Formats: sequence, C-alpha cells, structure tokens
Amino acid sequence: PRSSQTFYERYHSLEDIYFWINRTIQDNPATVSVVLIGSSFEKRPLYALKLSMNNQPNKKAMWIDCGIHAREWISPAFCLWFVQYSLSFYKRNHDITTILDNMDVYVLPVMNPDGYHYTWTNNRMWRKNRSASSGSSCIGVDLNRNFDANWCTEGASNDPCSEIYCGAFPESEPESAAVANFLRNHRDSIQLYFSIHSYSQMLLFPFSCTMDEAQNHADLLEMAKEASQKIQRYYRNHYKYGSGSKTIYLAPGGSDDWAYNTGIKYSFTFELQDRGRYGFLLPPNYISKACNEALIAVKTIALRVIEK
Ligand code: ING
Ligand code: ZN
Repeated sequence: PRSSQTFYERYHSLEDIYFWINRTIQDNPATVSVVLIGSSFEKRPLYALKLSMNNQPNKKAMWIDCGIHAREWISPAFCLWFVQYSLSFYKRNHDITTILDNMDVYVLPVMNPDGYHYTWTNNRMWRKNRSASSGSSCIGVDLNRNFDANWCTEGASNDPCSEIYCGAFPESEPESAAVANFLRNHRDSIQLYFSIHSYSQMLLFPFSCTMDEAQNHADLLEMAKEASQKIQRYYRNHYKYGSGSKTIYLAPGGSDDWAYNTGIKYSFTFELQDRGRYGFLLPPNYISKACNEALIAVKTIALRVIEK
C-alpha cells in the first residue's frame, strides 16, 4: 500500500522536488549547498546540490545529472535516492564514506524541469524540453542530442517535430548550455560524470556519437563490467555494458560524449530498469531496487576512479 512506502519510494512532482531541495539544504547546512546553474526555457531554476564533507577545499569531484528526458521518472528518483543515501550512510557505510571523503559530489536532480512538469500535467510520454522553434509549431529539443559532440549527424534529426531533434545549434537550449557551462568551469576538479536515463538496463560510456573507441576504452569497459557484475551478484539483475554506439545505437550530441571530450575521462550514461515490461512507466514499488542497483554501480566506478 502507498502508505508503507517512504518518500524515496514514490515519484514526486516538480514542485515537491523543489521543496525537497530546500529541505535538504536546510537540514544539512554543513554538508549540502545549492548551486543555481541556470534556468530552463520556461524560466524554472536549475538547481544542483553540492555534497561536500569535512569542509575540505580543492577536492576532486563527480557530477550526476538526472531527468534530462522528461518521461524517465526513475531518473530523478535516483538522484533523490543518491543524496538521501549519501547523507544517511556517510560514516556508516565504508564505500560511500571513502567516496565522500575523496570527492565532492554535484547532483542535478532534474535537468529538464519544463518537460518533467509537462509529463505530470499533460503528456506522460513527453521526452524533450519545451522550447519553441522558429518556423515550426512543434515543441521541444532532445537535450541529449544538443551537446557539441558530432552534433546532428546520423542518429539525430534536424526536424523540430522529431523525438531526437538536435536543436538549432549545439547548446542552443538553456538546459544543456547550463550543464555544459558548469562542467567547463569545473573541469579541473570534476573527474567523473554520470547521466541517468531509463529504460533498458545498460551501463554505457563513450562514444555514442561515433563507432570509434575512446582512448581509455579498456579502462571504461573494465569499470562498467565490474559494476554490472556487482549488480548481478547483489541484485540478480542483468545490465549490459559497453560503448553507446556499439551497445544501443549511434547517438550524436549526447552529454556523456561531450563531457568526455571536454576532459572528463570517466564518463557514463546509465539506463536503469526495466527492460521493457513497464518501460518508462516503472511502478513505484520497483524504485528501491532500481535505485540500489544504480547506486552500487556508481559506488563501484567512483571507488575505481579514486584509486587512479
Ligand atoms: N537513451 C539514450 C538516448 O538519448 C544514449 C541513449 C546514451 C544516447 C548516451 C547518447 C549518449 O537516446 C535514452 N533512453 O534516452
Ligand atoms: Zn533518456
């Protein structure tokens, strides 16, 4: 029954997520701060949380973004789960303690707030943002085709009515520009990038925009493999892993490829549960398992990066 599920085992409206952000910074003033990285097409704020333990300046950092695609509700749910787990289990779980002692963590719970709001009010299956384009009545750009990585080549569309519309030019959208600007300004500290999607259960890494292998392909493959094996062992669930282009399809303009090319050499896109039974409509009682699977993968990879 609904009442037996905790806050983190339910999906939340955008308004609730903004309230949650506020409450989280108020309840954890010594460790959590908020960074306004920009605003959406419809002028909603893009807030990232910064988790920073021990008041230690100049630490390395990792970035996690969720909700780049509006209908993938398990993704923002994971960002909230991750923050809650980090704050609850710091000093109680060895792995998360090691990670937070060595890295600051930036978490953007909803990269596409306009689209997310739209899935709660108008169309549950909306994917893109909500920007208007000149010369077409169709709405929205695919933010994961709008980054400057082989922008708008095969695997994206220049048709504003397409679900994979790349936009008028790279970083044409305020949401992708905000993330790209933040990562550019913090590229000396950020070593590790995660973007959380659903569905299909995959741990992906560059490149998606070309069939070429990344220079550290062997490293990325080893990390993704170890993470997938941990999920298999602890949660009995199968996650495929590999480069994006060889594991799913060619997809230029994605955030992980762009982050990689800008110097963040450990860059991943996760596709969370499920494999298609419910698809984007993953019922709330699957949230805890889906998030714990992603959490063990994030922890496994972050620990490997810290060792480097
Ligand atoms: N999948 C991603 C998409 O944007 C992807 C796949 C991963 C593309 C990494 C580019 C880079 O199509 C979903 N489910 O959105
Ligand atoms: Zn997606």
